[in-house]
Amino acid sequence: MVEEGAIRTEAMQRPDARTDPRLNWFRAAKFGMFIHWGLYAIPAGVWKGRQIPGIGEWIMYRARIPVAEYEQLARQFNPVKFDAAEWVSLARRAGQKYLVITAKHHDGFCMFKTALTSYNIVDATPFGRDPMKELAAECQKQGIRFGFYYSQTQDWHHPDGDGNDWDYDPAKKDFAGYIENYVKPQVRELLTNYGPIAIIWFDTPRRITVEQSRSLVELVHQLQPDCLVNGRIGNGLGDYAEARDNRIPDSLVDMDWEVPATINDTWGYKSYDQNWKPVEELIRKLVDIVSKGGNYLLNVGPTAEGIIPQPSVERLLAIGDWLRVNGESVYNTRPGPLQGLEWCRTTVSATDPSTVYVHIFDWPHDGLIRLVGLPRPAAGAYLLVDPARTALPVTHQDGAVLIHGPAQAPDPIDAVLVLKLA
Ligand code: FHN
Repeated sequence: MVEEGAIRTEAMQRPDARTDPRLNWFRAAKFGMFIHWGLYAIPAGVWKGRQIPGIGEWIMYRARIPVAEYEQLARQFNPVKFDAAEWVSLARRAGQKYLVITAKHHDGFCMFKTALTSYNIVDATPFGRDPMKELAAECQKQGIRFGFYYSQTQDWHHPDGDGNDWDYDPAKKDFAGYIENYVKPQVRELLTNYGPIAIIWFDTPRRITVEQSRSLVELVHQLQPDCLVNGRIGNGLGDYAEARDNRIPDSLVDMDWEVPATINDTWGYKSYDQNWKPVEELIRKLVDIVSKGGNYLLNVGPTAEGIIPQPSVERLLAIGDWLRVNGESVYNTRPGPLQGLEWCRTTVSATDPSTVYVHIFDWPHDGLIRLVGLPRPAAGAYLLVDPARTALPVTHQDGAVLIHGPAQAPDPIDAVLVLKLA
């Protein structure tokens, strides 16, 4: 059962995709990097001296900035410090297996070269480069799967896109024409000009019709059969389900799904958002999500210069350090046999069902770990942090498995116990 609310019905997985082998890499990957990068990084949350509340990439909407004014930002966009190799290397060192970046967000500015409008990073900025080309090539080189975020309904720059009612009269919008003559040709460009694309990440489906969602999914699959479409294509037609932003379901979800999430409180860069989540919280969220069958798509919002904020870098590297020791209990696992416990999470190897990983968030003071409800008795146990794999004493008592660990928590964030079932 899906917890009411964590995943909207419209963003759920198409049932026949549940067993589709094209998703196998996604099922093993667990952790990806989301990048929100666009013109909004220039105002960075401040417009005409006023701090605009809300998420940074929504500044045009929240401050009702006229198209003619917002457009001018393009002339200043010159992210000379952008280095695709560095960004991809950060994702790799963080243990992230895929990367999804905003090709076009709701503001309508295209961060890729497109023939459909000159309002794009190559033609409208002094920068003049296509960062998507550079990132696609780097991802290939460093073994990270590459995907595009594309806002298919909202476009505050295009007269027929959704959302902008301060420049354009909503009653006069030709939304169907915008999907056919603008969105589809751009999706075609993205899937033709950048090599293999792992995911097209649509967002805010809103009024998109079943027919429109379906034809977009078909277009993607026709151009690149292996490319996945996320749940926010709408109408329950995605290859996998998309949870709401920063929302982790309460219990295990029997679908392929993902949680898009922020490290602070914004997606696009905001100069004054310093509400960074601690490493402990991020690692536990990753483990919590994976233990319920999902993936964690964790966002960074680079600056207008092309720099990923240092607090994000530090946290990602710390997660990477943790994963280098404990990755076996995360990648290519499935939800474990014990669910709904406060103090621990469990995962199980996808290739060996007798290997269960017990992720202990609250280590017991006496070091005695008591597990009730395992499907079979335990044959042995060791700590994943222990390279020697020293066997811990295991006993059975009244249907419980008791593992006698050290009194001191081997890892205060998440100490992973490897349990071999008989
Ligand atoms: O409106 C967007 C928002 O700006 C951001 O891109 C997030 C990421 O999941 N999606 C939408 C809100 O759900």
